[in-house]
Amino acid sequence: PSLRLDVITVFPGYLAPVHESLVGKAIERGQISFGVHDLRRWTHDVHHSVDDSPYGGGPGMVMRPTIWGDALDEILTADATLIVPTPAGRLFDQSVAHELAAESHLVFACGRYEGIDQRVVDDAARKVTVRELSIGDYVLAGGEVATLVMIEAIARLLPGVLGNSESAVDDSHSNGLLEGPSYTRPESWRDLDVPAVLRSGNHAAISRWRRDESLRRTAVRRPDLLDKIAPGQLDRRDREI
Ligand code: 6GU
Repeated sequence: PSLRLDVITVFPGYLAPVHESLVGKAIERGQISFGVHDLRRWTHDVHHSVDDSPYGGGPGMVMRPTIWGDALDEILTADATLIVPTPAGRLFDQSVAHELAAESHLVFACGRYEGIDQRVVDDAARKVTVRELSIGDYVLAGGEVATLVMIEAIARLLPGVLGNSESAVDDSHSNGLLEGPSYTRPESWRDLDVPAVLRSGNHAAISRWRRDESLRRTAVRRPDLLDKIAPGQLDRRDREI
């Protein structure tokens, strides 16, 4: 099962990093097929203009619906999900990444300026699933970097993309908690020692220690995440931490 990704943007060069590292290897192996499309291909006028002033007034420019409509008519397939990155979207988190990793065709519509005419989303939603998604509570200049973030989070969940198929299981967030600290050789470095339990060979004790570190770190750094853990997901020793 392979995943088709298409990105539509006025800055196609922003997507060049997909050909590096893990996602680049998945593309080379044919586990992902990837296309980036310059929105200006669908412009009608000599100036290749993609934006116009907003109805109702206000600052900035809005991307014109006619151009986006023609682009999406060509790129969207019947089985596609359209993703519109926007700071006004629902939050893209690890559970959304898992949902999107189960799809066959994802199309990312990258807006710049003050966004895309809302009718583009409303029209596409008559044909396919549309998800307006934000990657966090801060504002980027456009959807391109958010698209890179989402593609990397999704790609590493595909079967066979990560070298070690176990490694996605205990990631931070996959169990609702932050992952604890990791160590490698040497055993002692600049007067700092690797925690003794990790060298004990006692696998039950190591599991318990990792669980405790994960809970402790989450309580300190992201108490909001602990509040979302169902009581049934915590054992008695978890609750003692
Ligand atoms: Cl998806 N787009 C933009 N422009 N800014 C964002 C974002 C997306 N997510 C957080 N900030």
